[in-house]
Amino acid sequence: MGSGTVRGGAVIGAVVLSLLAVPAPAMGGEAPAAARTAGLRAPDLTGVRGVLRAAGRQGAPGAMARIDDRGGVRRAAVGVADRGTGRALADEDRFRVGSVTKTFTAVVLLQLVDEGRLKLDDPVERHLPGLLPDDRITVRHLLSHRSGLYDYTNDMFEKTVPGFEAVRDEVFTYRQLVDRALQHPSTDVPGAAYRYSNTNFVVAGMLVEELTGNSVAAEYRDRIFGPLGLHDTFYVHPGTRIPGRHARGYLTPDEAGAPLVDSTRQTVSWAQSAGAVISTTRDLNTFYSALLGGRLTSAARLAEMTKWVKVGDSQAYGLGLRRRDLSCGVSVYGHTGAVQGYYTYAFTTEDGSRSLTALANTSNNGTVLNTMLGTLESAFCGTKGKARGGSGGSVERYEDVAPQVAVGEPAGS
Ligand code: HEL
Repeated sequence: MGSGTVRGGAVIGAVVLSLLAVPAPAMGGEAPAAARTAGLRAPDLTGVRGVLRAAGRQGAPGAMARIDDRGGVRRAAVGVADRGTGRALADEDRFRVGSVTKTFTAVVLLQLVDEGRLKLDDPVERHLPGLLPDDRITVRHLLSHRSGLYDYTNDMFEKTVPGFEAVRDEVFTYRQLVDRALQHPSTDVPGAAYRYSNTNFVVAGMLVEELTGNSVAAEYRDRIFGPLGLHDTFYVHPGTRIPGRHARGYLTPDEAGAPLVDSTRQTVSWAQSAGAVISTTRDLNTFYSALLGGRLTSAARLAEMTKWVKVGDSQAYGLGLRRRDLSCGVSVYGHTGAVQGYYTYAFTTEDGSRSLTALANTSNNGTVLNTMLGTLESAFCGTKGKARGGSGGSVERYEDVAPQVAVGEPAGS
């Protein structure tokens, strides 16, 4: 563990389906580390603004982005945080980050590995006896989406708005969520293939609670939020409200032309350690800069986190961490999030020196999701980036998503 580590003592749509199961491991042919930042250019804030405006035209009530670059900050925002009051969306607004939560959960577990409280290749069975049907599933398989555990959210959100309303106020135990997954056979032999599943990070949350005797809320707070000074980052489950100033979230119904549904208030109990954190653009940039900068785990654990399984041509998954390979040759590291009403992209460079977080306060709108990817191109590839925000259609047309998440044309288009 480096001396700068904050733990002082211990330290969418059919086009996507082909990407969901990827044989593993597929780690060959990768560019050397130094090559992954070679094409980095000055951020193009005009390009970022163009992308945000395009997202607005495509149905997002608001969209914003923040770039933190070696102490310099650039911000852009369009549209509204609240359709009722018309209040403009701004950088200070908190929002639900969805699966960006997975990196927080992975970091807690990797710190526990650093402390010798478990090993990545331990069978889950050793720590949670009798929970899973296959004792070959390891902690590493969970964090890299290679367990073969079925994603229970596929069933939950088959119909978007009824699915959401059915869980909006529900409070699930972790075990209830796992039981839903186990009603289905495994999708793959453990370790055989990458297949994104929220179930993995629910089990990861159970492991955190079992190993520490504390709630994930306490572990996130004591190990990450507190030490990094993330004062706008919260885990309030099973509370339903976002504390303080926040962007409201607006869910896009499946039916063309149907009005957006205000989905701000919800327990997010269907996700918990797989997706219930609340944060801001600044705090997420701080978090990913610290992580890739080596301040949250030992160098050895960070190296484990960034052992990649390739996902399609321009993405890879590590341990609770995504890599995206941009058009200029730069690779960035972070996660995406899709929780009802909010799409997030939060990524940083290999050394953590430049970070971008972008948010659109709608979801279930695949066009907006793909358009927002353009913020990464503009933030890291500058004016050479592929995204110019005009049509929103100039970046790649797919996203590595769970099957229940629409990534085709938005309802009403
Ligand atoms: S999906 C993802 C993203 N992850 C996964 C997780 C998260 N979010 C979910 O599993 C939510 C799914 C329902 C979302 C809902 C909507 O868009 O609000 N869609 C429907 O109900 C569609 N019928 C892989 C995109 C990630 O980027 O990791 O966050």
